[in-house]
Amino acid sequence: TVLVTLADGVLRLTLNRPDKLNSFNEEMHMALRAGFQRAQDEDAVRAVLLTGTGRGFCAGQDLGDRDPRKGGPVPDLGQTLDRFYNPTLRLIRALEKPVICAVNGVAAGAGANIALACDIVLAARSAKFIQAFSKIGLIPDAGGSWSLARILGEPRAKALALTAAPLPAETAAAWGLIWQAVDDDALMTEAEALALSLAAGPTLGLGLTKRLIQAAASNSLDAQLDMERDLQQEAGRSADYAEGVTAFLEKRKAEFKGK
Ligand code: LHQ
Repeated sequence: TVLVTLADGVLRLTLNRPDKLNSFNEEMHMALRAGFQRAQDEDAVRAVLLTGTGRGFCAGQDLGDRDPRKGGPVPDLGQTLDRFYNPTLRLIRALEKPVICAVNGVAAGAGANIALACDIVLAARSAKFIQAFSKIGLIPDAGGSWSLARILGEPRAKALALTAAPLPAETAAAWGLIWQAVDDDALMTEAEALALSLAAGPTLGLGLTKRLIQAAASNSLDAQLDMERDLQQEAGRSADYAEGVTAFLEKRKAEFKGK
C-alpha cells in the first residue's frame, strides 16, 4: 500500500492504492507510519519525498471501511485518530529532516491535511485540496484545523472547512498554504530535484531550522531569540558548518555529511 525506496539520501514514500485514490485503510496507515519511523531511525535517510500513484494524492479515510449499512457498533473515530492518524502527524512534524510532499492530484480530507503537515509542498497545477469532512458530518482532522487556522487565518480556514470547496493548487500557493503549484508533467522532476538537493544538505542544521520555525508561532520573541542562540550554538559545532565555511573560502561546492 506504500511503495518505499531509499536512494541518494531520499526516502520515497508513495501511497499506492490508486483504485481508491490512495485513501487510508489500516494497512496503509501502518506502512506510512513505518516509513516515517524509518526516516527517523536511519542516518542514511536525509530527506523524505511523499507522493501518490495514479490520478489522486490521497482521498483521506477509506469510507468503504466505514460503511454504516453493514451494521455493527458505531466506530470510535477518536480512537481511529489516536491509533492511526495522529502518530503519523506527530512523526512528520518531529522528524528533524526535510519532508517534501508532491501532491500529484486531489488531496481530500485527512489526505489534504497530511500533505499540509509536510515541510515543503509542491502540487500539480491540476491538484485540488478539499476539506471534505463537512460533507459527511465530520470535523477537519489530521491536524487540519490547526494548520488551516494558523496558515490562512480564521476567515479562509472556516470557509474551506464549512463548505468543503475544492481549493485549486494555484490558489493554495497564492494563499501561502503550499510552496508552489507546478505544471503537472514537471511535478515529479521538480520534487525529486528538491528532495535530492535537500538530502545533500547539512541535515543537522536543516533539522534544527525546522524545529526553530515550528516553535516560532507559540514562542515570544524573547523565547525565540534564546532558542536561536542555543540552536545556532549546536549548529556551529557541526562538521557541516566547518565544511560549509571551508568550501566557501576555497570557492568550491560544499560536501555535507549531514552531521
Ligand atoms: C474512495 C474514497 C474514499 C473510499 C475516493 N474512500 N473510496 C475519517 C473517518 C474516520 C476517522 C477519522 O478521520 C477521517 C478522516 C477523513 O479523511 S474523512 C474524509 C474522507 N474522505 C472523503 O470524504 C473524500 C471522499 N472522496 C471524494 O469526495 C471524491 O472521491 C474526490 C473529491 C476525492 C475525488 O472525486 P473524483 O475525482 O470524482 O473521483 P471519484 O469520486 O470517482 O473516486 C474514484 C474512486 O475512488 C471511486 O471508486 P470507484 O470504484 O467508483 O471507481 C471512489 O469511490 C473511490 N474513492 N475516495 N475516501
